Amino acid sequence: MGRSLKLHPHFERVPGSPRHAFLRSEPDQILELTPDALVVLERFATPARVDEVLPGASAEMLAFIETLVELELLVGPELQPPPYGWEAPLQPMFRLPVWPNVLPGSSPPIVVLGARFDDATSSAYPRGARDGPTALRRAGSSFPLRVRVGVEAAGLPHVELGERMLVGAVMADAGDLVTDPGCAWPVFAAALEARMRLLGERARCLLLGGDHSVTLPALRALAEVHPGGFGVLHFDAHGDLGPVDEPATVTHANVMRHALALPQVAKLVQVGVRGFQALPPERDAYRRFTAADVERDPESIVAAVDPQLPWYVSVDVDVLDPSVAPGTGAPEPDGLRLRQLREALRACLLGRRVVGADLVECHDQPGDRLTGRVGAQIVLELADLMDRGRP
Ligand SMILES: [Mn+2]
Repeated sequence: MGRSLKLHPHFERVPGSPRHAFLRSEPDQILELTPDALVVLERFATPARVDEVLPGASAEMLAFIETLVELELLVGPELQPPPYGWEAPLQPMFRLPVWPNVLPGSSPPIVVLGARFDDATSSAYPRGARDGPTALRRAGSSFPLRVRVGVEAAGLPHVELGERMLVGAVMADAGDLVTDPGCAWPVFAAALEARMRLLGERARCLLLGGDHSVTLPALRALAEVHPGGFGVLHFDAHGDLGPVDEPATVTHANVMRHALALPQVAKLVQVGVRGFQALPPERDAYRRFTAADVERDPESIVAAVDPQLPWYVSVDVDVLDPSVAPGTGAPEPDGLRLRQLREALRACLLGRRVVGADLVECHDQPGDRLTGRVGAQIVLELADLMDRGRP
């Protein structure tokens, strides 16, 4: 036992529990530990030899240490953590219960999940989208949607709708995938897709970006759950249909070209596009509507959202006018007002099955207390539409 060991770099105690812990790379596998095990593990917070930490340890204790090594809770000091980890939400969205503490219901619960990643942002644009989930949760925690663990939502009265949103919804917050700056996209995407596949067997995910590249792993995970295909309704100032270089990199500016290449994406409908954009591809499965179309011809947009298909909704906050949501990487003038976005979402999605959604490119910037609040309202709207469009 002369070798050096350390506590697994992804080890984390479950907040508020004296016996439970998890590895941040596998947040759905909760470990139950004895108080003795926790005492031993925490002595290895920095790499140390067993005979230094526990001089004169009994044979029983040495066997116990071996068990902790077999469980990979104690590892060699050479083990480097992957450039990402999962974090439980400190301030859950809308004060929701933390996943998996939800009431078993007749339809899959809605699970909020954050992706703190912005390394697929083109070099011409500033970073910052990785702070999106934190800004959205900070703003959303002040919304009076109170859901206790194991209790369905009592709903939130909405003055413009004249009714309560999310009545009876079963929702939870599953925390964030947190990446180190410079984390390679394929490494990040594999981690997000794997978790979303697991969650997708039991829940419908509402993803908080992150830059817009986070949508692709979400669609890949959804393709497993809906092999028969689904539509993508995409609100954005930009088409995100930029060229795909060799090797095929994924960026926030070409994510929808990658999405169109997925065989399960039966249709892509883009809404709110404006400014100077690449011409759209000539394909039956593709429709583009500009920001002006939202005012001029809303019926055509609704008609493009085929009620026979299940729909995934991706909202880039820059579809809104920058005066409404300045905290975004590529602001584009002449955008939608929040009310127009809300009305378009409702017109397009009421009566449709909504199987997943995301809000991306949405973060506060210094002195800005508006964008997070606007974004949290969009998240609430998406959750309500997912709830009304239960499968
Ligand atoms: Mn976008």
